[in-house]
Formats: sequence, C-alpha cells, structure tokens
Amino acid sequence: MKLILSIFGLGCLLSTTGRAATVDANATKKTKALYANLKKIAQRGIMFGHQDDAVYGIGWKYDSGRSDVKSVSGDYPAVFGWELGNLELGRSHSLDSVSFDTIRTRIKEVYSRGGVNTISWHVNNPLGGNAWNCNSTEAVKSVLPGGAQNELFKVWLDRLATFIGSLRDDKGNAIPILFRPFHEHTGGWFWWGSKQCTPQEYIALWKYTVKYLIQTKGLHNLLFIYSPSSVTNAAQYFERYPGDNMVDVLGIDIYQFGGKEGADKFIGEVRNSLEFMTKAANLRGKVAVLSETGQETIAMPNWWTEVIYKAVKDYQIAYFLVWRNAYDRQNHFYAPYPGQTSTEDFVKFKNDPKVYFESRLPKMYK
Ligand code: BMA
Repeated sequence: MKLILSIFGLGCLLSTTGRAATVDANATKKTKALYANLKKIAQRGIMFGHQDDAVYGIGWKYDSGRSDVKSVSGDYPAVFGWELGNLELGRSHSLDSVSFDTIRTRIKEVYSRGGVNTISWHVNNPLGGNAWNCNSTEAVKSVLPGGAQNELFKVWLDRLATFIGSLRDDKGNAIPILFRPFHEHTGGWFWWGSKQCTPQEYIALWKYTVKYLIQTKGLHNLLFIYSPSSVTNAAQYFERYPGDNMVDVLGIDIYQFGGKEGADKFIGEVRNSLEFMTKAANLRGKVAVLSETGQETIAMPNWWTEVIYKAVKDYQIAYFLVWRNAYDRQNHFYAPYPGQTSTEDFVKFKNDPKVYFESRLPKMYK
C-alpha cells in the first residue's frame, strides 16, 4: 500500500515497507536510481569519499586525472565532494580558489566513470562577510520572504541553480547531485548556526531553498542531505529537522580531534550518532551517511583500519567522506598522499571486501 503525502506540491511517497521516495517527486530517473542504490550500498558495505579529490592534493593542483587517493591506492574514491562557496557572488573561482569550470568538468568525469558527486556550499553571509561571519542573529531572517536580503538571496540561488543545471553528461542529461546546504547548523560557527537563528528560522531557510531550487528553478537532479555537526542524541539531531518531505539523506559531520588520545572519544561519538541515525533512516525509508569526517594530518598510521573503520563498520551507512587535502594550507589534509604515514593502512582498508572505491561500484544510476 502506498500513501502520498504532498505539501506545497512536493511529494513524499511512503510505502508500508518504509521505503520513501525522493524529496523531489519529479526527480529524474537517474536521481531516483542513485537514491535507491545508496540504500542498497548501505546494506552491503560502505563507500569511501574525499572532498576536492580531483582538483588538487598535496603539492599539485588541476593535474588531469590526478588524485592523492588514487596515487596511494590505485583507485579513485567512490564519492567526490565539491565546494561551491563564492559561486553565489558570481565569481569564477570558489572560496578555495578552485575554478567552477574545472569543477563542472570533473563532476562530469566522475559521473561518466560511475562515481557519486556531493556538493557543499559555504555560502557567504547575506549581511556581509563570509559563511563564518556569525555575529548576527538576523542573517537567516533577512533572506526569507519579506526580509531585507530576500532579493539578494534569490540572485544567489539563481546562480547556484544555473551551475547545478549546467551539470550534464554528453547527451545533455542532468547529473544527479547529493546537495548538502547549511551544514553543521547545530554548531555556532556559520550564519545559519544554532546560536544565530531559531529552529523555525533554520527550517524556513531550508524549505525555502529546497522549494526554490525544485519549483522555481525546475532542477530535478538533487538529493538533499541534512548534516548537523556533533550532537549527543536524536532529539538534538532532529531539533532543526525540516521534515521527511524535505530531506533525502540523514548525514552528520564528526571529526576526530587530537591524535591517539582522541580516537576512543571519536569512535564513541560516531557510533552513538550512527546508532540513532540508522534506526531513524530505516524507519523513515531514508539513508544515512557520515557526510564529513577525518583527523587532520592523519597522525595515527593505522587510523583507517583501527579508528574510522571501527567507528562505521557496524552501521548501514552509504559512505563516509573525509575532508580536503589542501594545496593552499599547511597540514590541512585528511586523506593520505604518496609518502604519508598511513598509506599502507589505507590500502588495507581499501582492500576490505565491504569497502567501495570507484572501480568496485555497482551501477549507481540504473
Ligand atoms: C574548511 C577548511 C577551509 C575551507 C572550507 C571550505 O573546513 O577546509 O580551509 O575553505 O572548509 O572548503
């Protein structure tokens, strides 16, 4: 039996078996297939993801086909993260000085090889300053209808939509994207954070953005990831949740701080969160992911098999994604590169039969 819930034209299809449709009822076939396949992968094993993997790494930028992950393991990540901060300003390069044209090309390459693309957006503060300018409690309110920056925000969303709409394969088909806006909102470091707006305002921001992209701009290649940062329980996790008809993927961003001494705390925190997230995902017909993670500089040589894999292996999540290997900042890397001390352990982790890198992926868009 199927139940169709529709709010403002956005559909959410629920069956009695707990399977849910996409937020966008009119999502493309390939987008819906990706969603179904994320759920399947989560049951079988876990995909490995890396932010900005294909645009730069330690000691290089833009080299075609290059990837630190591939250099050390022989394979690309299964999931590629991309960052669109500054796109909204009409700039040609991201806040990390990466060309949006190059990002578009690489997204297309990943898709054509069968990999998965996810986009984050450190969108600037509409009242001035960057995403981290969190002095004001007015910013979220200001972009909503009736707010002083609503017109500006619409221009920003238009530019975002133009870029997302331009992500197409050779045949002109839209490339499915896992979009992860307004992330880590349970923290207080972005203008959309929990110290900067009320739960109602955050939810309104989310709904407004989702509806604008789908209904006003006609994008049908998006799956939406909700991704708070560290929380201690489900109530906290769902405090600012915009609703099952507004979220496709339940994510969370959790990092390990400190070297070896931080490992147990990190494992405990990840396991605690994935426990309630995977239960909720199951009940709601959604899929869970660890949307951002890592230990800056990977100070433990066996971090892959002894820390992160231990933290995630008992839970049905589709992937975990480690943050970027900065070419522009000292000691800001989360994946190994040739010569890095965790390389051997990383290959061991990669060879686990339950771990998916790109070449082992089943078809994700069929
Ligand atoms: C942060 C850091 C920054 C970067 C931002 C967006 O976590 O990596 O250096 O600008 O993400 O990619």
